[in-house]
Amino acid sequence: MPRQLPLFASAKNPTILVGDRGDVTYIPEFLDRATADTLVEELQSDTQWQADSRMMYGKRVLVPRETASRGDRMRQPWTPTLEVVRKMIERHTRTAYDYCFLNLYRDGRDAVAWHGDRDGTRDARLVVASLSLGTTRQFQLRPKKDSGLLYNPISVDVNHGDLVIMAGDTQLYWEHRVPRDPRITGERLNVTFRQHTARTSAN
Ligand SMILES: O=C(O)CCC(=O)C(=O)O
Repeated sequence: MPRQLPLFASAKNPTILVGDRGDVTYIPEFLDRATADTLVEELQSDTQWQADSRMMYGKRVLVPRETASRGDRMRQPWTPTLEVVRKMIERHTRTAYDYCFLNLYRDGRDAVAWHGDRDGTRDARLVVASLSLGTTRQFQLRPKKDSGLLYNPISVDVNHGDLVIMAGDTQLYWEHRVPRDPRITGERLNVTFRQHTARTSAN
């Protein structure tokens, strides 16, 4: 069974989820409720979502969620609140982001399977800052099979306004997912702030 975070992980204190061959920090309530609500309203009213597909066992299947991208020089730009939140996350992580990737989980049947971001690319060490909005879902991490690491899977409930920061070697040695949970009826939005190329923010 995945390990649940202890109760003292709440109350706005950052919690280190991964500290070995990777660097993953969970920050509950990174955004206050009003900012998180405004961001959801903006994204819901002004995002063109797409249904992606991928090949599985020789058949093309739809991925179980909708996705979009926004950012500098992109067809869908930052919204005003997204721009404010980007700056907040840039200050906190001392990293500049030039785009974000959005996931829309319409209910608990939508999910993302185990994967590492930027697998196999030279950008695997870039910081990914992942913001949760809407319905609470589980975010899970486990070591990759060939990592040599022997930790059990880690599971954290990510709520409206919570932030997970993945840095360092995380994408090389760990993978993550949001599992299905058919009991969940509410919608969740996830915004991952990313950079096309590594840059360090001045402030
Ligand atoms: O929804 C999440 O919290 C994770 C999203 C994710 O894994 C991804 O966009 O690569």
